[in-house]
Amino acid sequence: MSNKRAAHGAAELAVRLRSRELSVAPAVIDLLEEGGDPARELLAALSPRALGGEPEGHIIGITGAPGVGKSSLLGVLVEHWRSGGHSVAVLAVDPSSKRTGGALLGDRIRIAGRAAGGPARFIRSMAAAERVGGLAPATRAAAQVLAVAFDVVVIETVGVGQSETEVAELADTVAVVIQPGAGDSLQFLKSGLMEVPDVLVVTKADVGEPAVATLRDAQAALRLAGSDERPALLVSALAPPAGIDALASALDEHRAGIDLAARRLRNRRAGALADFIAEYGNHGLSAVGGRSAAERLLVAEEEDLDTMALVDLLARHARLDKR
Ligand SMILES: Nc1nc2c(ncn2[C@@H]2O[C@H](COP(=O)(O)OP(=O)(O)O)[C@@H](O)[C@H]2O)c(=O)[nH]1
Ligand SMILES: [Mg+2]
Repeated sequence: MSNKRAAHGAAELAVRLRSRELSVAPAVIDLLEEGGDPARELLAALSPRALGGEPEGHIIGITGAPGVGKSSLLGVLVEHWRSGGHSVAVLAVDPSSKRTGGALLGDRIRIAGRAAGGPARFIRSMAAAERVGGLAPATRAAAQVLAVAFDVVVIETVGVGQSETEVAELADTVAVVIQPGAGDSLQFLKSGLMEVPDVLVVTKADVGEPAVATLRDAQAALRLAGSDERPALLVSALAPPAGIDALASALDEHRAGIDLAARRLRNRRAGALADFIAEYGNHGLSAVGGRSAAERLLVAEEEDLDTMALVDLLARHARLDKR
């Protein structure tokens, strides 16, 4: 694809996303995964500055250890949103970075089995970043632009390494999922990640008492961390699903209670810094004058630029050669 044709594609895709044409989602992801100028153009055309405000879609992060039940829960949640007439895009981040990798393909089918059909349900797996648990620049970009057209955009990440923090720096609302059983919630407390969840979810409530006990542990951990105003909920994805309405409401209430513009702005800056480091490495970071210098530059930028434009701004400041 010539650069010119791709760039034309970006302008057209931006218009179509703005008119909420959901069927363009696959083409949008392809373009973002290719990166370069077309991706830049698409992001710029859909930046808050270009739109005159924040995209309205609710960007939700769902994270948790492998096997806790995230994909199963998402299958049920997607159904819930769809029956309320909401469009939903799910970006499932593949920790193995291999698109055909067994685990994620299984996930994809598990979600799709419940939630296939129609452009208002869009499900796509995306490669993870090179570093363990990181989000790839394309995933960050995809969540931001899909929120222009979709009512709900979910990023499912496996809770390892950086991923909880990075998903919190992308989403409006983060749900951390744990499953019944010893250790989970305690480990959570130990790892110092109690700041991350806006909503804490204990799945597999159908197992009975162990789930209730884990919920109590989780609530105790939240209290210890001074975060007991954050909701902790019990759900089950097994038919008949339980607790899904309450979870959907808790997610909505969280979003209704935040300063969305402030959180999105903070997230774009954090995302730009992560993308910059992913692209230019520590060498790039030193060339800007270190992390705090980079953060100061981002905060000083008054135009409400998109993430890729912020990365370019840092690169220009560091006089790093593009490509
Ligand atoms: N009993 C029960 N099992 C569940 C529930 N949700 C998921 N599972 C099972 O837990 C396993 C992992 O589920 P999955 O959704 O793939 O977890 P993920 O790795 O976090 O996405 C699967 O065997 C599911 O069938 C639930 O609500 N109740
Ligand atoms: Mg999964």
